[in-house]
This record gives sequence, structure tokens and C-alpha cells, in this order.
Amino acid sequence: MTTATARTDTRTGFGFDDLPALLSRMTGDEKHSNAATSTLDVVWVLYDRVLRVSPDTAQDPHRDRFYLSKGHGPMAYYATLVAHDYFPVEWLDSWGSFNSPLGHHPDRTLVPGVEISSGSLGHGLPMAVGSAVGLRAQALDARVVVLVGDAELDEGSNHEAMEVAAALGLGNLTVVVVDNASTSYRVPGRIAARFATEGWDVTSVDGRDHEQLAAALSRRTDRPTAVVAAVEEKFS
Ligand SMILES: Cc1ncc(C[n+]2csc(CCOP(=O)(O)OP(=O)(O)O)c2C)c(N)n1
Ligand SMILES: [Mg+2]
Repeated sequence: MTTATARTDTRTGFGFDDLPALLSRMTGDEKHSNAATSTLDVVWVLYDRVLRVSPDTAQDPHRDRFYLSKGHGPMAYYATLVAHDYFPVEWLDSWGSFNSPLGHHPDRTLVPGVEISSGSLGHGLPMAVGSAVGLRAQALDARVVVLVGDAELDEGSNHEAMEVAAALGLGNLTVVVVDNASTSYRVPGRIAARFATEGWDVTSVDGRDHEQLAAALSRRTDRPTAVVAAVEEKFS
């Protein structure tokens, strides 16, 4: 079931219902549309209801961090950043072109609000672990939320990061796995079970239900948190 909020309380006046129109401004053949639309609700709920960050606090050491690890599908991310006033809506019209700051993979040096450059799968979670350790060492009460894909978890680097995050008790770290059943050797339930085995706090939710997402993504304990957000199958 899809339960979406229709809030338009952003500074730009754009709300969740405007995202399809914002996405349609990004054209071309290499859009990775499925990868983008799979994350639409998760990214929106994070910026609308969960993360303590805004364009005004984008450099504040106390801000929450969001890392889009599966950077091959950034359209939903760009549209959400536009809605929350990080950069002008007109930038969407030339995305992917030679002089555009909006590449097919996000570049943290070019796009306001983007925390990491991504696109090579398997790096976001290890980076998020490092950031969570650094924030804790500085006694900063900020969180790191990293979004990964289900097939991205096939990269072994994730599993080393998963183990160390639990061993270190990184309660300031959340991973959200957008599960569109796209792995070659899928075993239903394996993602949640793997995180639980390593000692993470795990919640499985409908990745289109904003209330479920907001509750799960806001959860903090003294352990790292994993949210497995199921969406429609990529290849159905
Ligand atoms: C290290 C690395 N290997 C391979 C790729 C090529 N690649 C791009 S998208 C993709 C599939 C990713 O699947 P998933 O993480 O589940 O995201 P989805 O496209 O399903 O949203 C692959 C293998 C890559 N970007 N990085
Ligand atoms: Mg996938």
C-alpha cells in the first residue's frame, strides 16, 4: 500500500506531489529511471521529516548527513534537493549535459547539499561508518544516514563495514536499503537477517509508506540502525 504525504511546506512551495513534474524535466537515455524512482519516497521523507539539515546549515558540523551510495540513480535526490531549496529548479533542465553541475552521478564539489560523490557501488556504507566514528569522537550529536541498493550489498566492502559498525555500537548510523528485488541470487529476507545477525537494530517497512518510513528512519538506539524499505520489483 502506498501512503504518501502531500505536504508543501518547503521554502520553494514544491511538495511530494510535484516530484513527478520535477523528474520529467530531466531527460535523456541514461537516466536509470528505476533506480531513481525506487528511492523517491525514502529520500523525500528523509529531507521532509527526518534529517536535521537545510541549505542554511549545510556546512554546520552539527548537521545530519545523508549519503546517497547508489549514485547511479540521482534524479529523485536532485528533485528533492530542488524542492528544499538547495539549488534552482532550472538546473534540472540541463542535467547530464557537459556544463551542468548535475551529472548522472552526483558530485559533492558541484551540487549544493550533496555530501559524497557516488556511483561506484559499495563505498557509501564504509564512508558512513568512518563519518559516524568521527562525529562520535568529536561528541557531535549528528547522525549519518546512508542509502544503499539491494544489489549494491553484493559488494563485500559493505559487509566489513556492517560488522565493524555493530562492534563499535554506532548508534548515530542508519542504513536504509531500498530493496527492489534486483539481485541475481536473491533470497527473500536475507538482507534484514544479515543486519540482525551482525547486531544491528533492523526494521522492515513498505518503502512507499511515508508513516512507516518516518518512524523507522527516526529510530535511534545504542546500536546502528538498518531500515529495509521494500518497493516494487525492478524487473517485473
Ligand atoms: C562497483 C560497481 N560495480 C558495478 C556498477 C554498475 N552498476 C550500476 S547500477 C548497478 C546495479 C545496482 O543495483 P542496486 O544497488 O540494487 O540499485 P537499483 O538499480 O536496483 O536501484 C550496477 C551493478 C557500479 N556502478 N559500481
Ligand atoms: Mg536494486
